[in-house]
Amino acid sequence: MLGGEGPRVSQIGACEMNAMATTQRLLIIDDSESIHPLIRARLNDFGIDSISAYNGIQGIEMASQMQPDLILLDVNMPDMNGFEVIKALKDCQETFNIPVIFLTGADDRDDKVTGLDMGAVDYITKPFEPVELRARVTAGLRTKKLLDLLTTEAEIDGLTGLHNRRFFDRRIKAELAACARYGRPVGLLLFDVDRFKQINDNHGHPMGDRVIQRIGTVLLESCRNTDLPCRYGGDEFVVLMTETSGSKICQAGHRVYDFIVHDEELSTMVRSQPVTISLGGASASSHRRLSPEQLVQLADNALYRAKEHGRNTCRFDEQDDDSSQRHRQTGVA
Ligand code: GH3
Ligand code: MG
Repeated sequence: MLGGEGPRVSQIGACEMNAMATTQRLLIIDDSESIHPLIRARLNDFGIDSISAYNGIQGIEMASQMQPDLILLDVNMPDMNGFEVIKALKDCQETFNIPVIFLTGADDRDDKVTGLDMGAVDYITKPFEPVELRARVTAGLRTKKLLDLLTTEAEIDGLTGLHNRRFFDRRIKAELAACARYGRPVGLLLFDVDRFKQINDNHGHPMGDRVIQRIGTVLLESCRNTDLPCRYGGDEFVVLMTETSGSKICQAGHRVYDFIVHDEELSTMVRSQPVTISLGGASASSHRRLSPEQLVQLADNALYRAKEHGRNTCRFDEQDDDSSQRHRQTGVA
């Protein structure tokens, strides 16, 4: 199963939130304690929040957890110097996009060059001039805003305005990591439009596009705020659901299915055939740790069974499906 122009942006993820936030956050990593209040005082009036780390390890941890918009990084620190810190930041998927400005001494030309070569966007020479500090920090924050906007654009499906496969791949990884760490269950719905090719063949691609768009809109209406509906590709959609497993994922699957197959607009759009979907669902939990590939595969297997059963129906992985568990207990086939 796995295999135009968009109306709107449907959801707001972490990147968009960052891009739209008015207050931006700066992480200062410097072992010299006195410099922190100094920088904070210079930047507070410009709507910039500062947080502090006093060594490299702490700085890397805070960068990963708190996702600051910019990092000011001292070169000379004991234990782990600034170059080792920037290398770790740039090697990590969660932090490589955060711009780094090095804090260097006045005569450290080699440090400045090495820092820029290692991925820093700029450097500020200590002792710094307040005006220069503000100007360079604001320029770094502008860069971050543009990067966030680019990431957001790259993760939106142009036809439906839903998030796309790239966003889904990133989020399922993060949600399953949280599942493994904190035992937070994650559910997945995967559905595919039935005989969609016939709609294209009989009514043309523009009508097919309108059907896909409408399904995206209805899908969004059928989801809770915490759900992540995405266009997986072609005529396939997915919904990633946090805190949802077992009978809850079955209920959610039936809800999404009902919204779509009973939507009045969809039913009047295509005269020659009803617009229906086949849906599969599965979940991961602390008792059932799964990789992203495994969870997608289980939902896809369930979707395959829905298609095999004649389409226009829902099927769930048997670990989630109440009815199949009841059948197993009572020996009903
Ligand atoms: P099944 O019930 O087995 O899913 O049959 P199907 O016809 O839906 O399956 P198939 O995967 O063969 O057809 C999907 C079609 O969707 C093929 C492709 O041309 C079409 N398609 C993919 N993306 C778009 C799109 O953005 N717009 C339109 N109009 N068609 C698309
Ligand atoms: Mg299809």
